[in-house]
Amino acid sequence: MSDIDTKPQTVELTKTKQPPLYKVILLNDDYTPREFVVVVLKAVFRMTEEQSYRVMMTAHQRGACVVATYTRDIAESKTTEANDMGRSAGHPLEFSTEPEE
Ligand code: TYC
Repeated sequence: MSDIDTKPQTVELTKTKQPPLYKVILLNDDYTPREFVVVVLKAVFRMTEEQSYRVMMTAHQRGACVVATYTRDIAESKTTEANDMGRSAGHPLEFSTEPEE
């Protein structure tokens, strides 16, 4: 008998792939009060007053601002929750979700 091992060799690869991330984007509009935008950012995205104010002002001045990135389910549920808060208060405030590059 030959001592050459002819058994198929298997190599185990550890999978460390991360789930794709989605951005939540805050869009500017001309009507929603600044203070209300800050309230929504604090409530839904757990940001401090200072962080919320900075994100709100960036959207106000540039038209839009990335709020944060999350897995798809969380990004979508936070976007819906934030949009519902705006609608319930009668404001046109809009958040959207898009995949990160
Ligand atoms: N532009 C609004 C105003 O002047 C304030 C605002 C800021 C609204 C950011 C939306 O995403 C927004 N009252």
